Amino acid sequence: MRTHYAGQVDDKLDGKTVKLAGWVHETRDLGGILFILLRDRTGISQLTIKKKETPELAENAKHFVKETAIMCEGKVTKNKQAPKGVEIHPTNITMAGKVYKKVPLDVTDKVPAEIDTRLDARFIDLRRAKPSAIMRVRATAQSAFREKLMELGCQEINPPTIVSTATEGGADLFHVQYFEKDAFLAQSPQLYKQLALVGGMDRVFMITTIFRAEKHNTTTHLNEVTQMDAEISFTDDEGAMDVLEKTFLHILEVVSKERKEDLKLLESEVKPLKKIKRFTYDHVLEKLKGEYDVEWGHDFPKEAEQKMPSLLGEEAFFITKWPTQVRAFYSMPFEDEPKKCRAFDLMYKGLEISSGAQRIHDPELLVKALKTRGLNPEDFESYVDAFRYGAPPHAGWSIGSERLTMQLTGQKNIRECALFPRDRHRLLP
Ligand code: AMO
Repeated sequence: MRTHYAGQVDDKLDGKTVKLAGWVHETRDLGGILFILLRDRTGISQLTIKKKETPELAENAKHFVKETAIMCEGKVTKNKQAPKGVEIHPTNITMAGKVYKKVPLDVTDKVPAEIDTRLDARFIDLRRAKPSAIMRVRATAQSAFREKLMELGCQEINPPTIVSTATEGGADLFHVQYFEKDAFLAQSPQLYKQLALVGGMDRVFMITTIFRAEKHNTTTHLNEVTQMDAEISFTDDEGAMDVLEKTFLHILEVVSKERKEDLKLLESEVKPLKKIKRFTYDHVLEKLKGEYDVEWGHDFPKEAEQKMPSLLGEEAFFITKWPTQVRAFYSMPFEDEPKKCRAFDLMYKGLEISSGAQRIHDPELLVKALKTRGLNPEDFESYVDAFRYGAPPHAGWSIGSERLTMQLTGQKNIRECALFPRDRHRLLP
């Protein structure tokens, strides 16, 4: 139904006939001339209707209220006064989708709306310039992730999201009735990506939806999350961090290059980096002293995370060698110092965007790790059993797509970075 997008219409097309399709962004009636700004996902084109020359068209165009979906055919004409130096003189405009009700928010941003109002009408909110820019950054980050991991020889898998047991050890699971059985929505693809390696796939990656039934209501947590995971055989925590580093640096490079305009609109800066430093948990704790004291063996609160970039002098860095007690049961402890484990977090602009670890692949050690955390090994029997048939040593990690997008686009609220966010109170739209 179109030959061009609005963003493609420039003075090089002068004299050519084009077909555009999109929404009425604004209309302006100057008496003898009627302007319609047609918007699509690439930008805005000005349709100029001279009432004397095309009276029928002008009469018809009166019905095109803001946000009507329209299709237009017309001639591209140079005009210095028009935005981008060109306008379109339409020969035909048709209504493709009528506006039946009051549009719940102003897509042009002249009248700002609260986040709840915007999210209640998210499909209209997505027509706005900023949310659509955020979604493009997110898509570019995800495709850069996929691109790098394929280049690194990883195979894409699709793990199940209806599962029979917990994978992260917490109680934060959504229960579902699975015919006669009790089941849960997956908290992570953890078990299945590990099983893929036990199955000989060697190195895998996935972009998959996960669910956390945590009742918190914060600006960095959602109850439905998109995780971007990798899992690699015959490697340790350092090897997994090497892969994460390459992947993350590639994401920064691609996003900074391909999403320049979007980042400018969002007033966010993404600097391509050359290297990601690795600091131990103990080192970070030491650096935080006096600024934000954290007791050894505890996770870093949000406020402490926010102070890290300036205290450590790095925008992005790993935190390694965590206290075993604070990490998931499957994290491999150091042989010579079992109080610490081969787990790591990737921090970016003061927020944890990824976490991972070398996994325990010895079933007896796994049972021990479950017991020390007060978890019942019987509840994890099928998980533990998978490692009794020649399991390879392995390590992996997961990036939260929404958190990554949040930091890339400089958003203060994670809800801005999900297409249709799910939080404690939001199940619609
Ligand atoms: P973890 O629970 O740390 O580890 O999650 C990994 C990454 O996923 C994102 N994330 C979230 N984002 C928003 N809201 C949430 N409620 C939420 N929970 C997690 C974060 C986080 O860094 N299986 C392990 C990973 C691994 O070891 O491979 C796991 O899920 O960006």
